[in-house]
Amino acid sequence: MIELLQIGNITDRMADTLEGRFTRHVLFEQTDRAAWLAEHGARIEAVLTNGHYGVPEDVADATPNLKVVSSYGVGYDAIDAPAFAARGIKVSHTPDVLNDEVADTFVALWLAVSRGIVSADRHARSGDWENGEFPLTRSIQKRRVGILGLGRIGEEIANRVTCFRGDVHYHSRNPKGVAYTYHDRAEKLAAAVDVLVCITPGGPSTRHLVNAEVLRALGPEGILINVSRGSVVDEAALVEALKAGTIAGAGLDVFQAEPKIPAALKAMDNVVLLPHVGSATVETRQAMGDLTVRNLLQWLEDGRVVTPVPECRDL
Ligand code: NAP
Ligand code: 8YV
Repeated sequence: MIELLQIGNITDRMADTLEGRFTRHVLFEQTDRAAWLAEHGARIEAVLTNGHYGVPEDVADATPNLKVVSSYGVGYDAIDAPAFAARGIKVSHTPDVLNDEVADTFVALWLAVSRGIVSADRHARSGDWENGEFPLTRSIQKRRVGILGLGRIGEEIANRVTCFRGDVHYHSRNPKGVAYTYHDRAEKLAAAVDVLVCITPGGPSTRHLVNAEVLRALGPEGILINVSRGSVVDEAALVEALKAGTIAGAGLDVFQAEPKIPAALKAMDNVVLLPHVGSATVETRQAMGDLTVRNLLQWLEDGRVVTPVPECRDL
């Protein structure tokens, strides 16, 4: 049977479907990882991983006969896809099945920040209400929303903004031929909107796309929502901007050094924090898990994967 190396957790349903098709080894169960990789690495032909762990360098180096990598998630910035493509290794991910969930997470963060939902809950729960009313908040109706990265998920975010009678603006490297307003730079996008949402991929090309200048352009009434990757936002600049009132608030699902979150962000009332749960519902994780496993089973059958990352489409 083909030997598969699992990095990170999978669901019972995924494990059950893989049973009898692959010999599954779990990397994090090995007490001496280097010794295990030295002994078993050459027999590994398949890796099952996720967007957080990707394929670490020691695993890539110790697996000369690797043929397929199936990642449980759409973002694959933790996987060196061009290097794997050059080795003829097929890399797959899970696009589309999570678009709605992540777009809904954007709405939840936007509402939570604008309407002060978390602070209002604290106000009600603590008994502070008996001493006075909760202050007025800001509506999410008829806002100008800037989408940084109008891709699969960005399009669903735009649909939701439209439901709230908002005006959609966007920036990506290429205009998309849609009716929304295009800006050729992130800074110009920020200057044109009330709410800026990051939903580009992570990795070097988007690192700190949201920096101090972009936050200044967003302005003192502006709200930043990040549901993409922590690396897209300069976290130190964001903390400064929130402290100084350069922007009004932020809703963050992702962070630079997950699962660590800067203490300064945790202490701020105008910030809502989530532990990277953009796609984390039973239904969506099941759909992602099914697609992750389907990619592996398809590869077993005919050497192809169903949803390759763009770098591996021609393999
Ligand atoms: P997608 O369809 O590939 O869309 C990405 C968009 O970003 C495209 O419009 C792309 O357009 C734009 N883009 C890429 N590089 C850029 C750059 N350097 N500057 C400006 N725009 C750039 O991807 P998706 O399926 O929507 O997913 C987007 C990302 O969301 C994932 O990669 C992942 O990091 C994140 N995500 C997070 C969660 C979560 O749990 N929080 C869940 C799922 C996904 P151009 O190429 O024309 O620029
Ligand atoms: C996952 C994500 O939580 O798909 C992505 O890119 O960020 C999330 O859906 C992540 O891949 C870890 O499994």
